[in-house]
Amino acid sequence: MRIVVLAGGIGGARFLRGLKRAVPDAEITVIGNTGDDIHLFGLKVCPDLDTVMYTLGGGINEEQGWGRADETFHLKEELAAYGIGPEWFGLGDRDFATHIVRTQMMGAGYPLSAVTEALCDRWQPGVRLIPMTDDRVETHVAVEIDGERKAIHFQEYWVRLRASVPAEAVVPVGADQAKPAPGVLEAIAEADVILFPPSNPVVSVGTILAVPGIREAIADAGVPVVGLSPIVGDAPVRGMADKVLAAVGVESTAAAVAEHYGSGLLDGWLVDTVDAAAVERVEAAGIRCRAVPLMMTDLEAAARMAREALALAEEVR
Ligand code: GDP
Ligand code: FO1
Ligand code: CA
Repeated sequence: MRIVVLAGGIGGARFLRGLKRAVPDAEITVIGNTGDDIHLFGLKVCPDLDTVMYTLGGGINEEQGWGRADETFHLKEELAAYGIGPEWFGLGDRDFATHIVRTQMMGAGYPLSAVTEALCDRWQPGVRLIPMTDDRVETHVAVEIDGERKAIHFQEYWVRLRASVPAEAVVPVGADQAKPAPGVLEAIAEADVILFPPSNPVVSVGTILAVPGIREAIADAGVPVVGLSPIVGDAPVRGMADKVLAAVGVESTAAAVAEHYGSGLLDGWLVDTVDAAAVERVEAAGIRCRAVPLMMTDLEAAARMAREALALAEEVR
């Protein structure tokens, strides 16, 4: 079975680990979000690609959900001693090596997709991980600070400000000019099923869908498209997705997120059992819906979610 998954960071990566356990023989292609990418200290950092790669490759900091296990921060401390920041972004020593390799290869002319493949040669994530695009896309967030309206990088909004001010707009800068990376449209066209993991609907899945051609390819693939809600009990399980959902005028409920994707894209949607009351509303929007446990408390729980998603895909096929 060929499965395509559109993934952000933690929510996507943990779901993928469950999916691999649920269907060990499946050929899984992951289309990764690169809108979170940021240049720091002259290096290109790709948080969501790295989170998927480290999680599936066994190198992730499990408690944190991002960055490397067994990490130290000597380099960051030394840079800070020279007054070089940003201090608010925690790049560890082990993680730095990934960004150095990536930046060096890109400087030599390799596209991000080729670099990602090379990095995955080491980590062996057991999936084919492709960035959504080789072109530069950066998600910016429009905010008002001290009466002044400005656009800041998504990481500054998320990590430095912890989404503490309202997001007035979320813009994937460069997405409209971006082309899907080699292999993206082919994987979608050849898929037997397409899954939206419980990733952020705006800044993860939404950014991938903003690359011209990807949304259309999914809608035209003619195979089941099934998503899992990252919103449980009217709140994100983790993080501040509610803040960016508000920016696109979507309430933080499992049903509203399904409607946001819409029946033109989604065939099936899983909500958590605590949101069972949402099933009727989602089905009224033309999307088949089931309520099942959606908390990825451990690997087996994530695997059960993956099995439920695939079962729903068979139901709507
Ligand atoms: P990020 O790039 O690291 O923010 O990760 P993603 O975009 O892939 O996923 C973020 C989303 O994952 C958040 O909105 C969370 O609500 C959701 N999430 C995290 N853990 C769980 C879980 O156990 N169950 C569900 N349903 N969603 C989760
Ligand atoms: N998230 C944080 O909340 N604080 C950090 O200092 C931080 C550093 C970081 C470094 C490398 C990396 O791959 C990810 C990192 N993240 C950090 C996570 C990540 O940038 C964001 O949480 C997600 O992109 C949000 O969608
Ligand atoms: Ca992310």
